Amino acid sequence: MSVSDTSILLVGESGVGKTHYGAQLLKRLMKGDGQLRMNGAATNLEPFEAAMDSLNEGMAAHHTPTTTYVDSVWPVIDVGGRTAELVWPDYGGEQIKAMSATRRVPVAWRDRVIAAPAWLLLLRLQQTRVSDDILSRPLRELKGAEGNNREVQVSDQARLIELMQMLVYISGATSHEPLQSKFCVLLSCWDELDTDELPATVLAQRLPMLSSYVASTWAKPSILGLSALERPLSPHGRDAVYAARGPEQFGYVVLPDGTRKTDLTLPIQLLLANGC
Ligand SMILES: Nc1nc2c(ncn2[C@@H]2O[C@H](COP(=O)(O)OP(=O)(O)OP(=O)(O)O)[C@@H](O)[C@H]2O)c(=O)[nH]1
Ligand SMILES: [Mg+2]
Repeated sequence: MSVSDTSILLVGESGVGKTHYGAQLLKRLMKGDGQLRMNGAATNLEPFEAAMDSLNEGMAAHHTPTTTYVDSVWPVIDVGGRTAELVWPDYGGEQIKAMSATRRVPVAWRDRVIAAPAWLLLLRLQQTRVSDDILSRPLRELKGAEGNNREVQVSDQARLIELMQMLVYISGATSHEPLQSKFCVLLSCWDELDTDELPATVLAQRLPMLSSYVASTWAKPSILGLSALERPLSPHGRDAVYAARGPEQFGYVVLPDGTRKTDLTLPIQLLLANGC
């Protein structure tokens, strides 16, 4: 990893856990007992400081305002002594939804897409709707159902695929071969899923079309699970155990082979080093 190729394009709609992961990651980098640790002064920490304060109290942080976009720059070093400047953004997730809805990518986002060699897609499966189809809702149930003024919505899978297609197009990747670029899907809030399956299996079960799209578009995509908090927290009530033990005692990553690791820096280290 060198300084020029360490920006991460973090793509995640609202409520997927970008801010909480950022805050937990920052804490781990500062503590310095993982694969990556902080190696100098970080800048633009404000969005994560508020979230870290809430977590210290055993509470969840608040939603990031829609218009916010802050690039926080973290100089990091890995256990092998390789250094990098990690650019970790925090933004209101509605910006992502607006791009899909309007099919327009603001210039600032276009520049980020082009500049970032590594892409990290955060997905919270509990938050995605899977549309009814002939298997989940047989035709006989639809017989006689009101069909005239039904609102037609694009499914979550289709919307996410379209978004990724837009970003791939903007990045200038025109090859018909699978892309060699670094791409990682992080299935966030893994604790909510209550499963022992592998992350790739869970994605294929819940969002099969998106899973196929990822597998056919990137040569070496990685699919990991992430539970940045390890358990649900509320922005209103305190979790006394969480506050007493400290947020750094919580959170884990599920690697592609199903192994659980408490080192939350692992997905980033793998992504920056060789594609996770
Ligand atoms: N159970 C569980 N909940 C989590 C976890 N990580 C985040 N959450 C919750 O998910 C919600 C959304 O998390 P945020 O980090 O605010 O999401 P965001 O992607 O920054 O959302 P925007 O700021 O709206 O773009 C919060 O209520 C968190 O408490 C986790 O690992 N497990
Ligand atoms: Mg946020």
